[in-house]
Amino acid sequence: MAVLLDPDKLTISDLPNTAVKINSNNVDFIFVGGSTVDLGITDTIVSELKKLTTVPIILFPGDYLHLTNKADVVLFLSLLSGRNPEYLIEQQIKSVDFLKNSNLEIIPTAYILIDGGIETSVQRVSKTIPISQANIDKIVSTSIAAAYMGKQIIYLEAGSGATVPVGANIIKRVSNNVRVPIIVGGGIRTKTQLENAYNSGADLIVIGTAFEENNEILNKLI
Ligand code: 1GP
Repeated sequence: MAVLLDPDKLTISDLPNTAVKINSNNVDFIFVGGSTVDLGITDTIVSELKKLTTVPIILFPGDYLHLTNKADVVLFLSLLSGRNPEYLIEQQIKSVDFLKNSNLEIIPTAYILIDGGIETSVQRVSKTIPISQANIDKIVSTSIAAAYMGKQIIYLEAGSGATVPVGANIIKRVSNNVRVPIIVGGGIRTKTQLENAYNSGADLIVIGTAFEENNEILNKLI
C-alpha cells in the first residue's frame, strides 16, 4: 500500500508523527504530490521525510515545477482520460530540463481520471472531464492504448476525496486486458474497499485523504 502526502496539507512539524505511522505499518511507498502545491514545498517535505524514513518516496506531481531530486522515483504522468494538451504532453516537455539532470527513476504512467462522484481538484486543475464509471469500455480501451504506448503503470484515479472509489468491475476488466501494473486511488477509506480493489487486480492502492483525516487508520487498513 502507498500513502499519499499532499505537501499543501502538511507542515514540517507534522512529519515526525506521520513518519512514525508510516514506518510502523508496512507502507510500501510514500507518494508525494498534489494538484496545487506552492513552489519549493515538495523539496522541503521530501528532504525532511528522507531523514525520518527509508520507505521509497515517489513523486506524483501536479506540475513540473513540483519536481525534486530528493525523491527516488517520479511517476511521469500523462492524463490520458483528458484532452487537455497541457497534461498530455506540454508539462512533460517542460519537465525535461529538470529530469535530464536528475537521478530520479522515471516511470511512464498512464493517468486515467474516472468519475468519483464529486468534482475533484485534479479535474478542476487539469480542466478535463473524468470518464464515467458506466463507460467501462472507454476506460478499458484507454488502458489498452496506454499499454500499446509503452506506459509501465496504469493509474486508475477517482480523485482525491472521491465519494465513490473506482469500481471493482472496472479494475477487474482493466486487469484482465492489460499486463501493466495497476495503481488505484481516490476515495478508499475502508478495509473492505481496499480488499475489493486488491482482489479485483489492483497492484498498488494509494490512500491519501483517509490518512490525512486520521493517521491511526493504517493499522485498521493493513
Ligand atoms: C489521489 O489517488 C489519490 O490522487 C488518493 O486519493 O485522497 O481520496 O485517498 P484519496
